[in-house]
Amino acid sequence: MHKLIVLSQEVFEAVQHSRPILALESTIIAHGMPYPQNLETALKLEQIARDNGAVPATICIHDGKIRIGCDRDLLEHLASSDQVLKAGTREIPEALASGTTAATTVSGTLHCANMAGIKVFATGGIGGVHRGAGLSFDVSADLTQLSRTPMITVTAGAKAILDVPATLEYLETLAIPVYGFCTDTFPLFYSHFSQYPIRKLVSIDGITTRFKMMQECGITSSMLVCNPVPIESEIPYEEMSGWIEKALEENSHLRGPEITPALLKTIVEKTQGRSLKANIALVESNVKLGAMIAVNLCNE
Ligand code: PSU
Ligand code: MN
Repeated sequence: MHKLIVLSQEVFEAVQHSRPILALESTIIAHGMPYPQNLETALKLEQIARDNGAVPATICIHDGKIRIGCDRDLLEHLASSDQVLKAGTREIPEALASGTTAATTVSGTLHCANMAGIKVFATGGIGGVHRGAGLSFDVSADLTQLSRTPMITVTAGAKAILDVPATLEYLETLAIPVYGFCTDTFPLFYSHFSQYPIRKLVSIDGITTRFKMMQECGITSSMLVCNPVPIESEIPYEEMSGWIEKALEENSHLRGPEITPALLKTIVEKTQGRSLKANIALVESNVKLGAMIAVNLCNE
């Protein structure tokens, strides 16, 4: 393994025996949810992966190393400290060289997971093109990294705080295959349905077959598998849109990497915790699907 990478014991054993591994991000813990629900969720996600046959690899940067798999103390630190850096791919060298503890975003996690040879990654929702990006140029590095990392990424679509049609256009421009798992509309994170059609797949085999075809053809982007929030936990878009507008207004002074965490936090407050429940439910569901995909990929 690369000298900058430290594997947890269970990931090390999984690598040795070619067992299925599922990558998990840590920004959702450090910057996406409040304490202590973030820690509880991080631990529960790892258990869901194990219960579904995959070894969880929560990824972050700590003490100048890329950590593939975190122990409880490190998860606790990520969840409770306000000194944790938010690391997209471009912050990786800074975090490594300075020794700062950093949580990896979708982009940072994809890069590190790929270095470790992991093929499947489950997150909550990917970043995308922000509203007003025509002027601000605020487009998440998640999209760029997805376009150059040959993995399967499971997401509940993209947050409706983004410009969703522009995000879909950008995914097309970057030639990233997008599939709906048991849905034919692009899910909006908190909301199960949308007005944006996507191609539907109804089996795990369907996903892994296409991913293998990509690999055989030398297509080196991620495949995006969109898994809508479980219907019983969703907040329909008609209900969400008002809260989103308000959150965007209240945070309009912010720029750069602060925007996404601030918006998520405001929305949790405005929905009196309902959005947090939806967020937890969707990421749990994504981890379950991700683990099943990792198992299927490993068995063939
Ligand atoms: N989805 C969540 N919670 C989050 C994020 C996504 O449910 O906290 C994070 C992810 O780590 C994603 C990041 O990569 O937000 C995108 O940030 P930005 O828009 O600044 O690129
Ligand atoms: Mn941004």
